[in-house]
Amino acid sequence: MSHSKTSERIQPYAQPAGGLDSLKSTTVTLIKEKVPGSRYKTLFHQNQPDGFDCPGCAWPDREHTSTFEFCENGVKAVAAEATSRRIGADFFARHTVAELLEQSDYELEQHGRLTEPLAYDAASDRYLPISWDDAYARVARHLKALPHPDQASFYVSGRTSNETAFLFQLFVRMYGTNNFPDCSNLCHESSSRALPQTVGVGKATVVLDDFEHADTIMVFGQNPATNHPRMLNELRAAAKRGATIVSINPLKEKGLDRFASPQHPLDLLNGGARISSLFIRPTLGGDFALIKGVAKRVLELDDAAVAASGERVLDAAFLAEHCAGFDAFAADLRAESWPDLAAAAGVPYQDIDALARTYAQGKAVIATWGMGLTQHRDSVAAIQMLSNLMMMRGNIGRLGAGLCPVRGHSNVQGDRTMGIEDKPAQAFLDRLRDVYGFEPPRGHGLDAVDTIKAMLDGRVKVFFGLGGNFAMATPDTPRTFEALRNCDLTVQISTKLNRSHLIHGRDALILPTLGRTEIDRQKTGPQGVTVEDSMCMVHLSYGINPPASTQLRSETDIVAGIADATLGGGKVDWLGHVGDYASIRDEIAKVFDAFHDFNARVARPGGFHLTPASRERRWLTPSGKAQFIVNALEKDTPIARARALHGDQLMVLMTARSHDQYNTTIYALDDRYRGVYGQRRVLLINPEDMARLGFADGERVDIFTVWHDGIERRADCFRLVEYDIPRGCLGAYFPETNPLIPLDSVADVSNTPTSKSVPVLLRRAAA
Ligand SMILES: Nc1nc2c(c(=O)[nH]1)N[C@H]1C(S)=C(S)[C@@H](COP(=O)(O)OP(=O)(O)OC[C@H]3O[C@@H](n4cnc5c(=O)[nH]c(N)nc54)[C@H](O)[C@@H]3O)O[C@H]1N2
Ligand SMILES: Nc1nc2c(c(=O)[nH]1)N[C@H]1C(S)=C(S)[C@@H](COP(=O)(O)OP(=O)(O)OC[C@H]3O[C@@H](n4cnc5c(=O)[nH]c(N)nc54)[C@H](O)[C@@H]3O)O[C@H]1N2
Ligand SMILES: [Mo]
Repeated sequence: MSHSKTSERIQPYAQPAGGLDSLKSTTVTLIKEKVPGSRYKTLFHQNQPDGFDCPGCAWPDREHTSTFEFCENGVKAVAAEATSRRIGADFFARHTVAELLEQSDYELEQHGRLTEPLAYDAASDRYLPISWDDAYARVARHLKALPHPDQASFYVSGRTSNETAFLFQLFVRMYGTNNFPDCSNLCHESSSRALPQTVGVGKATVVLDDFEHADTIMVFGQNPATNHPRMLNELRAAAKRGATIVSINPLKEKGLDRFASPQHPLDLLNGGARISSLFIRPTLGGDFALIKGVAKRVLELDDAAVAASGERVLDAAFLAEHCAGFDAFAADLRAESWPDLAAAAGVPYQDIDALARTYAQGKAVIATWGMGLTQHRDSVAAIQMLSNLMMMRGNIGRLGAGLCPVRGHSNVQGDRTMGIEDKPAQAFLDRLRDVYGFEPPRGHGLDAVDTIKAMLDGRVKVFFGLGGNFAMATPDTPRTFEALRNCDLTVQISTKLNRSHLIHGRDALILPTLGRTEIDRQKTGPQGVTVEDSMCMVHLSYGINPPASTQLRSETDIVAGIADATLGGGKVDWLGHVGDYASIRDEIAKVFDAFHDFNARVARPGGFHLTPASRERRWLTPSGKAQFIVNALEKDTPIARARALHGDQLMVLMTARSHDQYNTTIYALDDRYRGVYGQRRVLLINPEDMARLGFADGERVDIFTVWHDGIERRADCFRLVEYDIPRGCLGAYFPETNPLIPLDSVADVSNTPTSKSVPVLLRRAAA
């Protein structure tokens, strides 16, 4: 294949984020994907009442109506689906799986849309066509042959609609297991586990409107210019009206500095709008200590105010009426040592003080966060500390203030709401039992990391992927590959070819599906599906493009077909529901009270808000209060132990996204805002570290993980790039670096891989 690749170069980017370059990039994307002109209109139906929900990210839309919001990376996501490239049986006849394995993830993505169901043939090492009925029968045969349903595991990636997710969890539970690994386990699980203990609900307490009333916005560990571009419009508007925006991030990310909104032509001329007025740059994984330090300082500022009979810094009324555990929390803060906190945060005391004062001055503060906060060993503690900090000044459940975990996949939040959850609540299971007349499995199932372990040691024999790219999204790549290859059957419901199709079990199926931008026509006509965004708005999404192939089936259809083949239609009329998705929404309404009158409420333009109790200051915690939680600053961590062994040779690596990828999908090879072009095997390093370690800019190094299990974990031949990153820290892209993340290097409680803090050593690469 020939590609129009940009040449490999490093060239710092001097422009603001957005701007003309982002418009230019859009044109390039549409041409590269050969998106037919007739489908350009798709772009303007993105996030419109009669259009589809952008498959790009979970950031909400303004009213989901009227104005089209330009989003460069939304265009990439849509164009990747609307591409005119196709791969069918002829392609797979030409290539063995072994040959395809030689191709990069970027090359695999370029082949285009899958068009027909395929089954792996071991004799020829090829995927061959199979009929839908035979494919369903094969899945059913495997599932029914397993001695116990817990020997199958059912992964969900966050693009799946509520309707599909609901049917899927019902099918899997009727089959008999709670093995629901999902992409959330790799993503915001730390938020979903932390918040229920503090404020009772693991979701955002804010809506978009709050961004118009906040006077202070703290953005922790996020790169919105790339991953949530539409968020920058909110930050821009807030900055324009004088709100203070703080970026807490080891990197000074472009979009958090300056942003030229393509929506506002003047921005394109005047160098863009300033976004953050304060940059706090902790070391990787330093946030817990940083936030705890800020909380300690806020307490001190309150002490001083009380002593001077001034206005309180703490919201004493909120604490008295709504909170529990504050005294123990305050005592713990007072006992904490400043030098320890500053050292662990990797910032001087002055920075902690500056952030504390900014926070304390804010009358309405929003805290947002992304993967920089969730993918560390102490992430749950860090998010609870942030929740504590926000509670100190009553910044939850009032206008312009609140907690805002910024989710990734466009319906990852809705999938969890629908019951894609390996640790389901008993009340929810009771409800399923009562509505459907079966006894659901009660124990905890397997999450993503534990599914890999179970496949490795043979406890799980069937892996089922409803979207996503499990082989590449997960840590410890060689072990994950071994795990998947250990299965009797792997099934992938997908839109495009990816490595999870090539790293397969003895039997393997590729079931090609419609994307969200495509018309989903069933018996009663074109169907809409619903999704829930990061701020709990549920709305309808209608595809508008003709399907990439006449043989494609919708995810809902495929899930129903497999459920019917496996369980029969006695208890649930699976196939009947496919004719009319409104009937699935009626089922959802029977199980979840919050979805009463679902069809009527979601028919309104913009949909409806699933208001979390925490937003209304009702606390669904054991104490019935907003609960302060004490967490100690841990000193005996894997990174501290690795440093004790290797001294200042030890570096800490974060693995993040480039501007031209969607998770494991590599659209192109640039990371414009970070000045990286035409390549992905780069390692961002502080110039002082580079000199100290005896390397030179542009030199190639191999990366080795320091871990205690004797397994060699390495990723080879990364080009060192001098970068403004704190000393001791390194930055690289995933999935290339996933082989470096040990399977058991996970966050406490949430079991999320520590993708943003991997202890590593560097060695000069062999020439
Ligand atoms: N175009 C595009 N959009 C996407 C995605 C995509 O791949 N491409 N992915 C989607 C998904 S699933 C998700 S979850 C989101 C992810 O969106 P982000 O959360 O923005 O994800 P990352 O690219 O991993 O960036 C993490 C940011 O955290 C910072 N960081 C790293 N370590 C630390 C730390 O220890 N502390 C702090 N304070 N900051 C740190 C990094 O410098 C970086 O700016 O985006 C979603 N949207
Ligand atoms: N090292 C490291 N690893 C990480 C992360 C990190 O920051 N660092 N981030 C983690 C995060 S936040 C996440 S969310 C996971 C993502 O993990 P996944 O969700 O598993 O991965 P994706 O790359 O989003 O999945 C892409 C594939 O989904 C399929 N697909 C796309 N659209 C559709 C659709 O509409 N329907 C169906 N059925 N299939 C579709 C396509 O075949 C495509 O190849 O990765 C995690 N892995
Ligand atoms: Mo994610």
